[in-house]
Amino acid sequence: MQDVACPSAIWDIENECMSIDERKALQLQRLQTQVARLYDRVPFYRERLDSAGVSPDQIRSLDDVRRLPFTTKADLRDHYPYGMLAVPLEECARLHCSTGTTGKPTVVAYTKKDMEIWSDLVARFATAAGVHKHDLVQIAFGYGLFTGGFGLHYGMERIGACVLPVSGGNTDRQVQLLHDLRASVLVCTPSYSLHIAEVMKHAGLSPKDLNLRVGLFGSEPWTEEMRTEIEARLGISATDNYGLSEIIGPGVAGECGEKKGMHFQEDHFLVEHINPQTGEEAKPGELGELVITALTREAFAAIRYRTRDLCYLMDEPCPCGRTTRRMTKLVGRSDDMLIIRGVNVYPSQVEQVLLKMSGVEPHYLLTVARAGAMDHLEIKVEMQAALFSDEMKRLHKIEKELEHRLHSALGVSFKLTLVEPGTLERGAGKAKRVLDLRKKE
Ligand code: DLL
Repeated sequence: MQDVACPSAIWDIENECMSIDERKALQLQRLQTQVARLYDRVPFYRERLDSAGVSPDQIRSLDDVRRLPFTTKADLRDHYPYGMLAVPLEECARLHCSTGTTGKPTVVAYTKKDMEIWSDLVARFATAAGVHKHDLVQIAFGYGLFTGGFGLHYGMERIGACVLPVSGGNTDRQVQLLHDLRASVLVCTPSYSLHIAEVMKHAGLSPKDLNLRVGLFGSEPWTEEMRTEIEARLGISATDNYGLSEIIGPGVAGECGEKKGMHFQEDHFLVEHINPQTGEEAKPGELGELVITALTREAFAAIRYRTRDLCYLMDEPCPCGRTTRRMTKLVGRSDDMLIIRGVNVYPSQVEQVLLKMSGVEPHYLLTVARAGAMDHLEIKVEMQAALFSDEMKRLHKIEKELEHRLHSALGVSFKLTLVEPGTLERGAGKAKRVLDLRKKE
Protein backbone atom coordinates (compact mmCIF):
# COMPACT_ATOMS: atom_id res chain seq x y z
CA MET A 1 0.00 0.00 0.00
CA GLN A 2 1.26 3.50 -0.76
CA ASP A 3 0.28 6.78 0.77
CA VAL A 4 -0.25 9.57 -1.73
CA ALA A 5 -1.15 13.20 -1.28
CA CYS A 6 -4.89 12.68 -1.03
CA PRO A 7 -7.43 12.47 1.80
CA SER A 8 -7.26 8.68 2.00
CA ALA A 9 -4.57 6.13 1.26
CA ILE A 10 -4.74 3.95 -1.84
CA TRP A 11 -4.40 0.18 -1.53
CA ASP A 12 -3.50 -0.66 -5.12
CA ILE A 13 -2.19 2.47 -6.74
CA GLU A 14 -1.28 0.74 -10.00
CA ASN A 15 -4.79 -0.49 -10.70
CA GLU A 16 -6.86 2.18 -8.99
CA CYS A 17 -5.00 5.07 -10.59
CA MET A 18 -4.06 3.70 -14.03
CA SER A 19 -4.78 5.88 -17.03
CA ILE A 20 -8.24 5.55 -18.50
CA ASP A 21 -6.90 4.31 -21.83
CA GLU A 22 -4.77 1.70 -20.15
CA ARG A 23 -7.75 0.52 -18.15
CA LYS A 24 -9.97 0.34 -21.22
CA ALA A 25 -7.37 -1.81 -22.98
CA LEU A 26 -7.22 -4.10 -19.94
CA GLN A 27 -11.02 -4.30 -19.79
CA LEU A 28 -11.24 -5.25 -23.45
CA GLN A 29 -8.65 -7.95 -23.14
CA ARG A 30 -10.40 -9.35 -20.05
CA LEU A 31 -13.83 -9.12 -21.66
CA GLN A 32 -12.69 -11.06 -24.72
CA THR A 33 -11.10 -13.78 -22.57
CA GLN A 34 -14.12 -14.00 -20.28
CA VAL A 35 -16.72 -14.22 -23.04
CA ALA A 36 -14.74 -16.91 -24.88
CA ARG A 37 -14.24 -18.84 -21.66
CA LEU A 38 -17.92 -18.74 -20.66
CA TYR A 39 -19.01 -19.64 -24.19
CA ASP A 40 -16.87 -22.77 -23.94
CA ARG A 41 -17.77 -23.72 -20.41
CA VAL A 42 -21.35 -22.70 -19.64
CA PRO A 43 -24.10 -24.13 -21.88
CA PHE A 44 -26.44 -21.29 -20.84
CA TYR A 45 -24.09 -18.64 -22.30
CA ARG A 46 -23.37 -20.66 -25.43
CA GLU A 47 -27.11 -20.98 -26.16
CA ARG A 48 -27.75 -17.32 -25.39
CA LEU A 49 -24.97 -16.09 -27.63
CA ASP A 50 -25.89 -18.49 -30.40
CA SER A 51 -29.49 -17.37 -30.39
CA ALA A 52 -28.41 -13.71 -30.38
CA GLY A 53 -26.22 -14.52 -33.37
CA VAL A 54 -22.97 -13.34 -31.78
CA SER A 55 -19.78 -15.27 -31.32
CA PRO A 56 -16.96 -14.44 -28.87
CA ASP A 57 -14.61 -13.38 -31.69
CA GLN A 58 -17.03 -10.56 -32.61
CA ILE A 59 -16.13 -8.73 -29.39
CA ARG A 60 -13.53 -6.37 -30.83
CA SER A 61 -14.20 -3.22 -28.84
CA LEU A 62 -15.73 -2.42 -25.45
CA ASP A 63 -18.84 -1.15 -27.23
CA ASP A 64 -19.35 -4.63 -28.63
CA VAL A 65 -20.45 -5.70 -25.16
CA ARG A 66 -23.87 -4.33 -26.18
CA ARG A 67 -24.18 -7.11 -28.71
CA LEU A 68 -24.30 -9.64 -25.85
CA PRO A 69 -27.65 -10.52 -24.27
CA PHE A 70 -28.48 -9.43 -20.71
CA THR A 71 -28.47 -11.92 -17.83
CA THR A 72 -31.22 -11.60 -15.23
CA LYS A 73 -31.99 -12.91 -11.77
CA ALA A 74 -34.58 -15.22 -13.37
CA ASP A 75 -31.83 -16.79 -15.53
CA LEU A 76 -29.83 -17.55 -12.40
CA ARG A 77 -32.87 -19.04 -10.67
CA ASP A 78 -33.67 -21.19 -13.70
CA HIS A 79 -30.20 -22.72 -13.47
CA TYR A 80 -30.30 -23.38 -9.75
CA PRO A 81 -28.16 -24.66 -8.16
CA TYR A 82 -25.06 -25.24 -10.30
CA GLY A 83 -26.11 -24.57 -13.89
CA MET A 84 -24.10 -21.35 -14.18
CA LEU A 85 -20.81 -22.70 -12.83
CA ALA A 86 -17.85 -22.22 -15.13
CA VAL A 87 -15.57 -24.62 -13.22
CA PRO A 88 -16.20 -28.07 -11.74
CA LEU A 89 -17.54 -27.92 -8.19
CA GLU A 90 -14.30 -29.51 -6.93
CA GLU A 91 -12.44 -26.38 -7.99
CA CYS A 92 -14.65 -24.12 -5.86
CA ALA A 93 -13.42 -22.93 -2.50
CA ARG A 94 -16.58 -21.22 -1.23
CA LEU A 95 -20.30 -21.03 -1.92
CA HIS A 96 -22.62 -18.22 -0.86
CA CYS A 97 -26.31 -17.73 -1.54
CA SER A 98 -28.04 -14.48 -2.28
CA THR A 99 -30.82 -13.41 0.02
CA GLY A 100 -33.74 -13.87 -2.32
CA THR A 101 -37.12 -12.84 -0.94
CA THR A 102 -39.06 -15.11 -3.28
CA GLY A 103 -38.43 -18.57 -4.64
CA LYS A 104 -35.08 -20.25 -4.73
CA PRO A 105 -31.91 -18.47 -3.72
CA THR A 106 -29.11 -17.97 -6.22
CA VAL A 107 -25.93 -19.84 -5.53
CA VAL A 108 -22.69 -17.96 -6.08
CA ALA A 109 -19.41 -19.83 -6.17
CA TYR A 110 -15.79 -18.72 -5.75
CA THR A 111 -12.49 -20.38 -6.64
CA LYS A 112 -9.44 -19.73 -4.49
CA LYS A 113 -8.37 -17.05 -6.98
CA ASP A 114 -11.84 -15.43 -6.89
CA MET A 115 -11.50 -15.15 -3.12
CA GLU A 116 -8.03 -13.64 -3.42
CA ILE A 117 -9.35 -10.97 -5.79
CA TRP A 118 -12.42 -10.42 -3.62
CA SER A 119 -10.29 -9.81 -0.50
CA ASP A 120 -8.19 -7.35 -2.46
CA LEU A 121 -11.21 -5.43 -3.72
CA VAL A 122 -12.60 -5.13 -0.19
CA ALA A 123 -9.15 -4.04 1.02
CA ARG A 124 -9.24 -1.31 -1.65
CA PHE A 125 -12.51 0.27 -0.57
CA ALA A 126 -11.83 -0.19 3.14
CA THR A 127 -8.46 1.59 2.72
CA ALA A 128 -10.21 4.31 0.72
CA ALA A 129 -12.66 4.75 3.61
CA GLY A 130 -9.79 5.23 6.05
CA VAL A 131 -9.25 1.76 7.56
CA HIS A 132 -5.65 0.72 8.30
CA LYS A 133 -3.75 -2.21 9.74
CA HIS A 134 -3.90 -0.94 13.32
CA ASP A 135 -7.70 -0.91 13.35
CA LEU A 136 -9.95 -3.28 15.27
CA VAL A 137 -12.97 -3.98 13.08
CA GLN A 138 -16.31 -5.11 14.51
CA ILE A 139 -18.24 -6.91 11.79
CA ALA A 140 -21.99 -6.92 12.47
CA PHE A 141 -23.02 -8.33 9.08
CA GLY A 142 -24.44 -11.83 8.98
CA TYR A 143 -21.93 -14.53 8.02
CA GLY A 144 -24.50 -17.18 7.13
CA LEU A 145 -24.72 -17.38 3.36
CA PHE A 146 -24.85 -13.58 2.99
CA THR A 147 -21.69 -12.26 1.31
CA GLY A 148 -21.34 -9.26 3.65
CA GLY A 149 -19.79 -10.98 6.70
CA PHE A 150 -17.07 -13.08 5.08
CA GLY A 151 -16.48 -10.55 2.31
CA LEU A 152 -15.60 -7.76 4.72
CA HIS A 153 -13.82 -10.17 7.06
CA TYR A 154 -11.28 -11.35 4.50
CA GLY A 155 -10.72 -7.85 3.14
CA MET A 156 -9.96 -6.50 6.60
CA GLU A 157 -7.57 -9.35 7.27
CA ARG A 158 -5.87 -8.57 3.96
CA ILE A 159 -5.21 -5.04 5.22
CA GLY A 160 -3.76 -6.51 8.38
CA ALA A 161 -6.49 -5.17 10.66
CA CYS A 162 -7.74 -7.16 13.65
CA VAL A 163 -11.25 -8.55 13.05
CA LEU A 164 -13.99 -9.10 15.61
CA PRO A 165 -16.56 -11.31 13.80
CA VAL A 166 -19.64 -10.65 15.95
CA SER A 167 -22.07 -11.30 13.05
CA GLY A 168 -25.52 -9.70 12.97
CA GLY A 169 -28.04 -9.38 15.78
CA ASN A 170 -27.92 -9.35 19.59
CA THR A 171 -27.62 -5.58 19.68
CA ASP A 172 -27.06 -5.32 23.44
CA ARG A 173 -24.00 -7.49 23.02
CA GLN A 174 -22.83 -5.47 20.01
CA VAL A 175 -22.94 -2.34 22.14
CA GLN A 176 -21.20 -4.00 25.06
CA LEU A 177 -18.42 -5.27 22.80
CA LEU A 178 -18.05 -1.90 21.10
CA HIS A 179 -17.62 -0.37 24.51
CA ASP A 180 -15.43 -3.01 26.16
CA LEU A 181 -13.21 -4.15 23.28
CA ARG A 182 -12.96 -0.67 21.74
CA ALA A 183 -13.36 -1.38 18.03
CA SER A 184 -12.33 1.56 15.84
CA VAL A 185 -14.31 0.44 12.77
CA LEU A 186 -17.93 -0.75 12.55
CA VAL A 187 -19.22 -2.75 9.58
CA CYS A 188 -22.96 -3.32 9.07
CA THR A 189 -26.01 -2.00 7.21
CA PRO A 190 -26.68 1.72 7.72
CA SER A 191 -30.08 1.01 9.28
CA TYR A 192 -28.50 -1.38 11.77
CA SER A 193 -25.89 1.19 12.74
CA LEU A 194 -28.72 3.52 13.68
CA HIS A 195 -30.29 0.79 15.78
CA ILE A 196 -26.94 0.19 17.49
CA ALA A 197 -26.84 3.94 18.21
CA GLU A 198 -30.33 3.79 19.77
CA VAL A 199 -29.43 0.86 22.00
CA MET A 200 -26.21 2.61 22.94
CA LYS A 201 -28.15 5.69 23.99
CA HIS A 202 -30.56 3.59 26.07
CA ALA A 203 -27.56 2.07 27.79
CA GLY A 204 -26.51 5.59 28.75
CA LEU A 205 -23.50 5.64 26.42
CA SER A 206 -22.41 8.47 24.18
CA PRO A 207 -19.94 8.34 21.24
CA LYS A 208 -17.26 9.58 23.62
CA ASP A 209 -17.55 6.31 25.57
CA LEU A 210 -16.56 4.35 22.46
CA ASN A 211 -13.45 4.27 20.30
CA LEU A 212 -15.20 4.23 16.91
CA ARG A 213 -13.70 6.28 14.08
CA VAL A 214 -14.98 4.84 10.81
CA GLY A 215 -18.15 3.08 9.69
CA LEU A 216 -18.34 0.98 6.52
CA PHE A 217 -21.97 0.69 5.56
CA GLY A 218 -23.63 -0.89 2.58
CA SER A 219 -26.03 -3.49 1.30
CA GLU A 220 -29.12 -1.26 1.36
CA PRO A 221 -30.05 2.22 0.09
CA TRP A 222 -29.46 5.16 2.42
CA THR A 223 -29.45 8.90 1.93
CA GLU A 224 -26.95 11.71 2.62
CA GLU A 225 -29.28 12.87 5.39
CA MET A 226 -29.00 9.40 6.96
CA ARG A 227 -25.20 9.65 6.76
CA THR A 228 -25.26 12.95 8.68
CA GLU A 229 -27.49 11.37 11.33
CA ILE A 230 -25.32 8.26 11.74
CA GLU A 231 -22.13 10.32 11.88
CA ALA A 232 -23.60 12.49 14.63
CA ARG A 233 -25.08 9.65 16.68
CA LEU A 234 -21.98 7.45 16.55
CA GLY A 235 -19.30 10.12 16.24
CA ILE A 236 -17.72 8.52 13.17
CA SER A 237 -16.97 9.03 9.51
CA ALA A 238 -19.65 6.95 7.75
CA THR A 239 -18.84 5.62 4.28
CA ASP A 240 -20.84 3.77 1.67
CA ASN A 241 -19.90 0.70 -0.33
CA TYR A 242 -21.84 -1.22 -2.93
CA GLY A 243 -21.94 -4.73 -4.26
CA LEU A 244 -24.17 -7.69 -4.97
CA SER A 245 -23.80 -11.43 -4.59
CA GLU A 246 -24.46 -12.17 -8.23
CA ILE A 247 -21.34 -10.17 -9.15
CA ILE A 248 -19.03 -10.85 -6.18
CA GLY A 249 -20.64 -9.47 -2.99
CA PRO A 250 -19.24 -6.29 -1.40
CA GLY A 251 -16.34 -4.87 -3.43
CA VAL A 252 -17.96 -3.65 -6.65
CA ALA A 253 -17.68 0.03 -5.65
CA GLY A 254 -16.83 2.10 -2.58
CA GLU A 255 -16.31 5.65 -1.39
CA CYS A 256 -12.96 7.33 -0.84
CA GLY A 257 -12.30 10.04 1.76
CA GLU A 258 -14.03 12.60 -0.47
CA LYS A 259 -17.37 10.81 0.13
CA LYS A 260 -18.63 12.01 -3.22
CA GLY A 261 -19.65 8.89 -5.07
CA MET A 262 -18.45 5.29 -4.98
CA HIS A 263 -15.51 4.33 -7.18
CA PHE A 264 -16.18 1.30 -9.35
CA GLN A 265 -13.44 -1.32 -9.40
CA GLU A 266 -13.41 -1.08 -13.15
CA ASP A 267 -10.43 -3.31 -13.83
CA HIS A 268 -12.60 -6.22 -12.61
CA PHE A 269 -16.09 -5.10 -13.58
CA LEU A 270 -17.35 -3.62 -16.81
CA VAL A 271 -20.15 -1.26 -15.83
CA GLU A 272 -22.92 -0.10 -18.15
CA HIS A 273 -25.64 2.35 -17.24
CA ILE A 274 -28.90 1.80 -19.09
CA ASN A 275 -32.41 3.12 -19.36
CA PRO A 276 -34.31 0.27 -17.63
CA GLN A 277 -37.29 0.62 -19.96
CA THR A 278 -35.49 0.58 -23.30
CA GLY A 279 -32.31 -1.29 -22.40
CA GLU A 280 -30.34 1.40 -24.29
CA GLU A 281 -27.45 3.33 -22.75
CA ALA A 282 -28.77 6.01 -20.38
CA LYS A 283 -28.17 9.60 -21.49
CA PRO A 284 -25.51 11.61 -19.60
CA GLY A 285 -26.99 12.94 -16.37
CA GLU A 286 -29.94 10.55 -16.51
CA LEU A 287 -30.95 8.12 -13.77
CA GLY A 288 -30.08 4.64 -14.99
CA GLU A 289 -29.80 0.99 -14.06
CA LEU A 290 -26.38 -0.58 -13.52
CA VAL A 291 -25.57 -3.52 -15.75
CA ILE A 292 -22.39 -5.30 -14.77
CA THR A 293 -20.10 -7.85 -16.42
CA ALA A 294 -17.67 -9.67 -14.14
CA LEU A 295 -14.40 -9.61 -16.08
CA THR A 296 -12.21 -11.80 -13.90
CA ARG A 297 -14.51 -14.10 -11.91
CA GLU A 298 -13.68 -17.75 -12.48
CA ALA A 299 -16.28 -19.96 -10.76
CA PHE A 300 -19.38 -17.94 -11.49
CA ALA A 301 -19.33 -14.95 -13.78
CA ALA A 302 -22.23 -12.86 -14.95
CA ILE A 303 -22.31 -11.24 -18.38
CA ARG A 304 -24.33 -8.00 -18.56
CA TYR A 305 -26.15 -8.67 -15.31
CA ARG A 306 -29.27 -6.51 -14.86
CA THR A 307 -28.83 -5.32 -11.27
CA ARG A 308 -32.14 -3.38 -11.09
CA ASP A 309 -30.15 -0.82 -9.07
CA LEU A 310 -30.75 2.80 -10.06
CA CYS A 311 -28.20 5.58 -9.66
CA TYR A 312 -26.44 8.39 -11.53
CA LEU A 313 -22.92 8.06 -12.89
CA MET A 314 -20.12 10.52 -12.19
CA ASP A 315 -17.45 10.74 -14.88
CA GLU A 316 -15.48 13.75 -13.66
CA PRO A 317 -12.06 13.08 -12.07
CA CYS A 318 -11.98 12.66 -8.29
CA PRO A 319 -9.44 14.68 -6.26
CA CYS A 320 -8.37 11.45 -4.49
CA GLY A 321 -6.33 10.43 -7.53
CA ARG A 322 -8.31 7.30 -8.44
CA THR A 323 -9.17 7.34 -12.12
CA THR A 324 -12.26 5.17 -11.95
CA ARG A 325 -15.80 6.31 -12.67
CA ARG A 326 -18.09 6.72 -9.70
CA MET A 327 -21.73 5.98 -8.92
CA THR A 328 -23.91 8.17 -6.72
CA LYS A 329 -25.72 6.67 -3.79
CA LEU A 330 -28.39 4.34 -5.06
CA VAL A 331 -31.69 6.08 -5.53
CA GLY A 332 -33.28 2.67 -5.07
CA ARG A 333 -33.95 -0.55 -6.86
CA SER A 334 -36.27 -0.52 -9.80
CA ASP A 335 -38.28 -3.18 -7.94
CA ASP A 336 -38.43 -0.93 -4.84
CA MET A 337 -39.82 1.94 -6.85
CA LEU A 338 -43.54 2.17 -6.26
CA ILE A 339 -45.83 3.41 -8.97
CA ILE A 340 -48.80 4.89 -7.20
CA ARG A 341 -51.53 6.22 -9.41
CA GLY A 342 -48.94 6.80 -12.11
CA VAL A 343 -46.42 8.59 -9.88
CA ASN A 344 -42.99 7.09 -9.14
CA VAL A 345 -42.25 6.98 -5.42
CA TYR A 346 -38.95 5.90 -3.84
CA PRO A 347 -38.52 5.15 -0.14
CA SER A 348 -35.42 7.38 -0.14
CA GLN A 349 -37.65 10.44 -0.77
CA VAL A 350 -39.47 9.73 2.50
CA GLU A 351 -36.18 9.25 4.34
CA GLN A 352 -34.88 12.61 3.15
CA VAL A 353 -37.95 14.40 4.48
CA LEU A 354 -37.91 12.61 7.85
CA LEU A 355 -34.29 13.45 8.49
CA LYS A 356 -34.98 17.14 8.08
CA MET A 357 -37.84 17.15 10.65
CA SER A 358 -37.65 17.24 14.40
CA GLY A 359 -39.98 15.02 16.44
CA VAL A 360 -39.74 11.95 14.19
CA GLU A 361 -37.24 9.12 13.73
CA PRO A 362 -35.88 7.86 10.39
CA HIS A 363 -37.77 4.59 10.90
CA TYR A 364 -40.59 4.25 8.39
CA LEU A 365 -42.63 1.82 6.32
CA LEU A 366 -44.56 2.41 3.11
CA THR A 367 -47.55 0.13 2.60
CA VAL A 368 -49.46 0.12 -0.68
CA ALA A 369 -52.78 -1.65 -1.12
CA ARG A 370 -55.41 -1.61 -3.82
CA ALA A 371 -59.07 -0.96 -3.11
CA GLY A 372 -61.04 -1.42 -6.33
CA ALA A 373 -59.04 0.37 -9.01
CA MET A 374 -57.40 2.76 -6.57
CA ASP A 375 -53.97 2.45 -5.00
CA HIS A 376 -53.69 3.56 -1.39
CA LEU A 377 -50.42 4.47 0.22
CA GLU A 378 -49.93 4.50 3.95
CA ILE A 379 -46.73 5.91 5.44
CA LYS A 380 -45.96 4.84 8.98
CA VAL A 381 -43.39 6.94 10.78
CA GLU A 382 -41.99 6.54 14.26
CA MET A 383 -42.25 9.46 16.65
CA GLN A 384 -39.38 10.42 18.88
CA ALA A 385 -39.93 9.49 22.52
CA ALA A 386 -40.11 13.18 23.54
CA LEU A 387 -42.89 13.92 21.06
CA PHE A 388 -44.81 10.82 22.09
CA SER A 389 -45.06 12.05 25.66
CA ASP A 390 -45.71 15.64 24.54
CA GLU A 391 -49.05 17.42 24.44
CA MET A 392 -51.55 16.69 21.63
CA LYS A 393 -51.31 20.18 20.19
CA ARG A 394 -47.60 19.84 19.37
CA LEU A 395 -48.13 16.34 18.03
CA HIS A 396 -50.83 17.54 15.62
CA LYS A 397 -48.65 20.41 14.50
CA ILE A 398 -45.76 18.09 13.63
CA GLU A 399 -48.12 15.64 11.96
CA LYS A 400 -49.55 18.40 9.73
CA GLU A 401 -46.10 19.73 8.89
CA LEU A 402 -44.79 16.25 8.02
CA GLU A 403 -47.84 15.54 5.89
CA HIS A 404 -47.28 18.76 4.00
CA ARG A 405 -43.57 18.10 3.41
CA LEU A 406 -44.11 14.49 2.35
CA HIS A 407 -46.83 15.56 -0.03
CA SER A 408 -44.60 18.15 -1.67
CA ALA A 409 -41.78 15.59 -2.00
CA LEU A 410 -43.85 12.67 -3.32
CA GLY A 411 -46.63 14.34 -5.26
CA VAL A 412 -49.24 11.72 -4.30
CA SER A 413 -51.81 11.58 -1.55
CA PHE A 414 -51.31 9.12 1.30
CA LYS A 415 -52.36 8.36 4.84
CA LEU A 416 -49.77 9.30 7.44
CA THR A 417 -49.71 7.25 10.62
CA LEU A 418 -47.42 8.27 13.44
CA VAL A 419 -46.52 5.24 15.51
CA GLU A 420 -44.95 4.83 18.95
CA PRO A 421 -41.17 4.91 19.28
CA GLY A 422 -39.50 1.53 18.76
CA THR A 423 -42.53 -0.17 17.16
CA LEU A 424 -41.37 -0.56 13.55
CA GLU A 425 -39.32 -3.68 13.00
CA ARG A 426 -35.54 -3.37 13.24
CA GLY A 427 -33.11 -6.02 12.15
CA ALA A 428 -29.43 -6.61 11.69
CA GLY A 429 -29.90 -7.11 7.94
CA LYS A 430 -31.44 -4.97 5.23
CA ALA A 431 -34.23 -2.69 6.44
CA LYS A 432 -37.69 -3.40 5.03
CA ARG A 433 -39.08 -0.08 3.83
CA VAL A 434 -41.85 -1.18 1.47
CA LEU A 435 -44.81 -3.52 1.81
CA ASP A 436 -46.59 -3.79 -1.52
CA LEU A 437 -49.79 -5.71 -0.90
CA ARG A 438 -50.87 -5.23 -4.53
CA LYS A 439 -48.40 -7.91 -5.61
CA LYS A 440 -50.29 -10.60 -3.73
CA GLU A 441 -53.68 -9.76 -5.24
O1 DLL B 1 -25.75 -6.74 -0.17
C1 DLL B 1 -23.52 -7.28 -0.90
C2 DLL B 1 -22.97 -6.29 0.07
C3 DLL B 1 -22.67 -6.67 1.33
C4 DLL B 1 -22.73 -4.98 -0.33
C5 DLL B 1 -22.12 -5.78 2.22
C6 DLL B 1 -22.19 -4.06 0.55
C7 DLL B 1 -21.89 -4.47 1.82
P1 DLL B 1 -26.95 -8.88 -1.87
O2 DLL B 1 -27.49 -9.39 -0.59
O3 DLL B 1 -26.91 -9.76 -3.05
O4 DLL B 1 -25.46 -8.41 -1.68
O5 DLL B 1 -27.77 -7.57 -2.21
C8 DLL B 1 -27.42 -6.80 -3.30
O6 DLL B 1 -28.23 -4.81 -2.20
O7 DLL B 1 -28.37 -5.12 -5.72
C9 DLL B 1 -28.52 -3.35 -4.01
O8 DLL B 1 -29.89 -3.32 -4.32
C10 DLL B 1 -28.35 -3.43 -2.52
N1 DLL B 1 -27.12 -2.73 -2.12
C11 DLL B 1 -25.89 -3.23 -1.94
N2 DLL B 1 -25.04 -2.25 -1.55
C12 DLL B 1 -25.75 -1.10 -1.51
C13 DLL B 1 -25.46 0.26 -1.20
C14 DLL B 1 -25.02 -7.43 -0.85
N3 DLL B 1 -24.26 0.65 -0.82
C15 DLL B 1 -28.32 -5.59 -3.39
N4 DLL B 1 -26.46 1.16 -1.32
C16 DLL B 1 -27.90 -4.66 -4.49
C17 DLL B 1 -27.69 0.79 -1.71
C18 DLL B 1 -27.07 -1.41 -1.88
N5 DLL B 1 -28.04 -0.47 -1.96
